[in-house]
Amino acid sequence: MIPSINSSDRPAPSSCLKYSFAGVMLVTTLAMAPVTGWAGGDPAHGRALYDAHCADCHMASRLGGTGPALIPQTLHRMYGPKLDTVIRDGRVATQMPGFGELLSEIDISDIAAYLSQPLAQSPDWGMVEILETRDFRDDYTPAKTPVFDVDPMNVTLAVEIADSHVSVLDGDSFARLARFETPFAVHGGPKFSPDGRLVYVVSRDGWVQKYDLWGLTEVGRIRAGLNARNIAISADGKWLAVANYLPMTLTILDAATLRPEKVIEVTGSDGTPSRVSAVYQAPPRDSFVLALKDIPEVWEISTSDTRLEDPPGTAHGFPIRKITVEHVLDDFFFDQGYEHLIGASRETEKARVLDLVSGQEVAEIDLPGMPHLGSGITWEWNGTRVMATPHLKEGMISVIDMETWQTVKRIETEGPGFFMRSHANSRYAWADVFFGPNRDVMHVIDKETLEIVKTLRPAPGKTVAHTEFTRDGRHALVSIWEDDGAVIVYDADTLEEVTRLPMKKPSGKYNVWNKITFAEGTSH
Ligand code: DHE
Repeated sequence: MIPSINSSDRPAPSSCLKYSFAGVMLVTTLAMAPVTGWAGGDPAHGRALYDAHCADCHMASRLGGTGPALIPQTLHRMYGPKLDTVIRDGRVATQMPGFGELLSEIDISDIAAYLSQPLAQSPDWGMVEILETRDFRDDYTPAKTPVFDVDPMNVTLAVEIADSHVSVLDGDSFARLARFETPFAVHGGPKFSPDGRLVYVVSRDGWVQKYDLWGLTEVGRIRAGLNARNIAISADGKWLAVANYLPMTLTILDAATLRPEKVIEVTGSDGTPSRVSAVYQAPPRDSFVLALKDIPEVWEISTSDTRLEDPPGTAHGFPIRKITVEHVLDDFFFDQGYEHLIGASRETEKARVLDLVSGQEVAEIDLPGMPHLGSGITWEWNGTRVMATPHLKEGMISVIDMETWQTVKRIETEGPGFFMRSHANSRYAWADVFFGPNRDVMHVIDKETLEIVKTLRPAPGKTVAHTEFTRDGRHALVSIWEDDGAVIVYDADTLEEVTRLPMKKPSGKYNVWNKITFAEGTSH
């Protein structure tokens, strides 16, 4: 029995780590540094309590079991209530019970203090450990035809993060075809096989899940990393790449079997190890492109089948091209042909344009206020192609000419935004205001005049974010980003609400056709 310490024996912790969105967004460096904020807690006592009450589900290693990993890297990114509140009250709609009746406030802050400490050493997570987690249906054969009678190319997924599910929607009637459980804390866009039949999602804990959209059934899952960022799929659909912060690797999985094919340790030309901020698929180049958090390099990894050139018995080659750049570049955007990469340099508050063919940096774009390039979109404007990107630190959207790389317009918004979307068939671009007092509005921008033509406020006081279009661009789906939230379907032309689908904190929505065709109004 672990002794419980009376709350009056010790001062309450002075402050707690905030899990607010703003905190999540704007604090972007972490590595193995301790999380601060539980100064009053006693980690040693917290550890004993953890072993007694938490380790069964989260494991003594804190790397996660039936419950998620509890390490600073993942806790820091966790959305929702503060950690001590979760320990006290539990998490609604999950298996996490509340410990408020069993443990004192001080006990809880001691556990939080223990969890805020970095792991003593970076755990091994190579081919062997990854393979051991593989859970795959060996009787699985891909569905030959959809088990439903709607357009499979207009199927749209809605990720619901409050209770870790994905809703599979018919993009015509908006009926729910299925709702499947995902690993905890899915982040980033799911990736579809090139034919749109399969989808892969990744969680912040590094679990990759494969789901058959035609059969409406889960195929398997595997833990490709301990703290992952996102996932990409090769142009031929054969390989998945998982970007990891912990360990500092890129894991390549065989998409058919989910078996690990190769774990690439990410080390710069001078020997410095680096976290992988994100991995992007570059279909016309048959490659994966990596944004690296700790070194001024951009990596391109070929996915064209070089197996025949490899010595027999050795793993697939995946040759790496390391491009040295002047500053660390984070958060990428690509032109439609994947010839240019635009990366944000946090050091200089500028974005750099890298010619992926020559490997040379060819331009610098003036983009103060932390642009969120990953959610940029492009369209034709005045005879040229422009890209638009929201800024995370100010109420601003920059519109940039992609030939001259000059800013053609800064559109003032009601606060910093996070996501933008449009569709080739729509005259509007949609931009949310994720932060600040006006997070309940969604701006609709005319792509020709570059003016905001309407500001929607569908649920006053509630966060409204992230838009996705149906395949034909006639409808726009918007999230009410709340535990008991909804996806609102708008007529994308009249901007009138068509229907409201109740959902559990819906985050991103993803239309099969728009994603597999790399449509111009969607993030890649
Ligand atoms: Fe994301 C996409 C990075 C915080 C929800 N986010 C991405 C991608 C990257 C990224 C690199 C593109 C990956 C892809 O789709 O393959 N996100 C980051 C961060 O660096 C940041 C700011 C801090 C972090 O902790 O990682 C961050 N992101 C968040 C959140 O807090 C959000 C709002 C809630 C959450 O789920 O964690 C969030 N990110 C999303 C979503 C996408 C995304 C919904 C997919 C957007 C899309 O339309 O494709």
